[in-house]
Formats: sequence, structure tokens, C-alpha cells
Amino acid sequence: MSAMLHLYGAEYSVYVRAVRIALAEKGVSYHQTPIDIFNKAGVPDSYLDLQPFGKIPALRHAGFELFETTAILQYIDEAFEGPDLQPSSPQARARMAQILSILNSYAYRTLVWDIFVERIAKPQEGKQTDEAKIAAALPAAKTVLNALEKLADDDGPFLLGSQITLADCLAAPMFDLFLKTPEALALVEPAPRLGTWWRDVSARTSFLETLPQTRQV
Ligand SMILES: N[C@@H](CCC(=O)N[C@@H](CS)C(=O)NCC(=O)O)C(=O)O
Repeated sequence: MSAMLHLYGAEYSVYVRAVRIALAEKGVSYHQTPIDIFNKAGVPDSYLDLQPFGKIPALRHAGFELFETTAILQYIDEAFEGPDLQPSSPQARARMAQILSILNSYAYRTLVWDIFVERIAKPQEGKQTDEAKIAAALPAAKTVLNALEKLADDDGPFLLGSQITLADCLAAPMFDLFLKTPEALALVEPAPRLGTWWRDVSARTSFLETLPQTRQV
């Protein structure tokens, strides 16, 4: 498809970055409009027409509008030429969907908001860390890491094995933030597959060229 893809969302967002990583892996060029949902003035009304829940990202492509990151990732993989970011076997596809669901349902809130934001982002903004929130999140973080370690393909280096997939695109920006916290060290140490995965995925061009230049959430 030759129409220009328009991506809406600020570069600091882990979900926007997941989409940008997928676009980089596919080699798709796009135009990004940096919608800042944490702006004091609130989410622009015009953006709520595109994403009624006020979250980022959203996209427009050839008259087609879409929100929800997993749907966007699948669309990018299927609508454009370039390397496949989804496996072909039913079991590997189900595994990828399972990991995406774990990331959305359990990892994002725990690793990013309860641990990274409390430990790193809030003090940077002169705000007080809620230690109780971090302490309460640690068992959930351990469950997330144990589950991903168990599900990650033995043969690596990616979560589904030798092929980079949408699961890596979404996991990488979440782990980039979580791994900045001292709490992550003890949890990642007993997870060698995730250690290998992180070393490889964080060295990729798609990861490096999407590093946010400003604050991260
Ligand atoms: N279910 C949404 C979640 C996206 C999401 O939570 N994005 C964050 C930024 S990383 C956001 O917009 N947060 C604003 C808020 O929660 O008010 C998706 O899959 O796209």
C-alpha cells in the first residue's frame, strides 16, 4: 500500500514506541503527530474522535482509522511488505498472542507505572515515590517475569525464537523502562532467557532509533 501512514501519539509512550519499532522492522515510513495526553489542557477533542478513550497511539492509513496497539501492530504487519512479524504455525501464533496479552494485562501497569514511574519518573519530576505501591507491585512483577521466562523460546534470541515478532516489539519498550529501576536486577537475574533476549533486542536498530528524546512513560 502506498498511502502515507499517520501515527498519532507522543514519543515518550511505550505503546507508541512499540508501533514505531514494528514500523522500523517492516521498513515502513510514516508521519507522526505527537499527541501529548498528559498535557495540562487535556486530550484534544479532535483526538478523542480518533481514540475515544484518550490513549495513545492511534493511526490513519488510506482512510482507515485504528486504535488499540495490538490491533495496530497486526495491521502494520499484514498491510505492508517487509519481514513477517507474526509466526505462521498455529502454536507460535497463539504463543505470540498470549505474550501480547500478558504484556497488556499484567506487565504494563506493574512494570511501568507501579515500579518505573514511582522509582524513576516521579523523583525526576520532584514528586514523592510511593514505596508501598512499589512493594505491593514486586510479587506481581515476579509473576510476570517468571511467566515470560517460561514462555520465551529456548532457542532465542527473540521471545518466539529466531524470528522477531510483535511480542518483542511490545515487550522491549516496557522492559527498557523497568530495567532502569534497581528493583529489576533481582528479578531479571534468575531469568537467563530474558537476559539474552534483552541483550539482542536492545541492540537492534529499530530499538535504538526509537529511543525517546524526552521523558518516558
Ligand atoms: N489499550 C491501549 C493502551 C494504550 C496506553 O495505555 N497508552 C498510554 C501511554 S503509554 C496512555 O495513553 N496513557 C494515558 C492514560 O492512561 O490516561 C492500547 O493498546 O493502545
